[in-house]
Amino acid sequence: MAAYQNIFTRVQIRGPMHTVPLKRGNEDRFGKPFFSHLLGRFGDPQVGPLYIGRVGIASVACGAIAIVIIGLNMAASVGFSPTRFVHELPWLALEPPPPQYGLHFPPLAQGGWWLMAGFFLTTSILLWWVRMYRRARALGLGTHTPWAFASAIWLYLVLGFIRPILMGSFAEAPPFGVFPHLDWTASFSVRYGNLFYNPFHMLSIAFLYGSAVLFAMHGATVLATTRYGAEREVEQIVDRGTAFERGGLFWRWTMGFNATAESIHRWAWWFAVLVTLTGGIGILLTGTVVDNWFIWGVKHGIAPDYPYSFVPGGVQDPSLTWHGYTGATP
Ligand code: 07D
Repeated sequence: MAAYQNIFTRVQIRGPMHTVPLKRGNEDRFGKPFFSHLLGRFGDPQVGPLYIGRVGIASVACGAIAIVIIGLNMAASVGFSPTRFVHELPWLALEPPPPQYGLHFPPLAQGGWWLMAGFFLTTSILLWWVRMYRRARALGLGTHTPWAFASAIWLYLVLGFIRPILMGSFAEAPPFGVFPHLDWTASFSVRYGNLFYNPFHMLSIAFLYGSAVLFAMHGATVLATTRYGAEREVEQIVDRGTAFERGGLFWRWTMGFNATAESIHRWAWWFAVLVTLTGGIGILLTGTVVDNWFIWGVKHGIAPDYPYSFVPGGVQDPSLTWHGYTGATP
């Protein structure tokens, strides 16, 4: 049984090649399937065939257009030098329009390309969602996966589209680019008074970290019980003496409570979905309902009220005069 003491999969699945679509509506598939030993070390060794479909083609095409627009703009910013492009890629950006254009279409070089890339990227993501939904239906599955993806799309749309529209300016949206979008998050946080005091950012972090812990607990429990057949989760949900009963007992004996083989997946689904659901709410409120999260935190007793440290008549800290906030007693 030592073979089942594993972290990565030890079993190369080599059943007959799976070539027949499981259900009608999945016939539109592309590529001759083959086995890969290397991939079989991480999962199923069969590669392909891939379901294509018109929605999939449209999604990949729109995604490719977005990447080409972003890539060419970044290349233009380094004079189309291939070496500079490769060296400086993490720092290159395609920036949204400056604030004076509001929600109007700006000249291409001043954010117009950003709007076009955003349009194609968004279309691509939405079409990919449709593809996921339709494949789930065609295989007779529940639609849990597309709805979880929808939660991530919600945050994406809030950041790049819904909130900028509410704020009346696409300049509020993040740029495309690796470090530039990270710089954007930092300046966004500072601009709106420290995102740490945004309770929805707090919730989002709690669900993010919670997802990691739940994933580790569940993954470890299933691996630790594979010797009793834990990978056959579904049959084991109600049976006695199974891997899953032992896994459940492990947690009940360790911490007094255990999820079930079914409920642990609901825990995981909700935790993951709530990361971006609460995150999107937090971003939507920033600048629209709440101007400064630190001052909001002071008002609601979660941030410290610093003592007034300036000499009367001297220079006033502008953050203390924000929208009527008078600061602590001088
Ligand atoms: C963005 C969902 C959309 C993505 C989709 C996929 C493509 C692929 C392919 C082009 C990630 C689209 C697909 C684009 C295209 C090609 C090749 C999911 C997304 C649909 N924070 N913070 C969060 C922490 C701070 C800030 C969430 C921690 C600072 C801002 C999360 C810390 C500042 C925003 C989180 C920390 C700051 C966030 C993200 C610690 C300044 C957000 C959740 C310990 C740096 C976002 C409410 C997620 C949000 C967000 C964690 C600190 C700024 C929980 C742990 C104080 C502006 N932060 N953060 O899954 O929702 O994102 O905030 O310091 O907008 Mg934060």
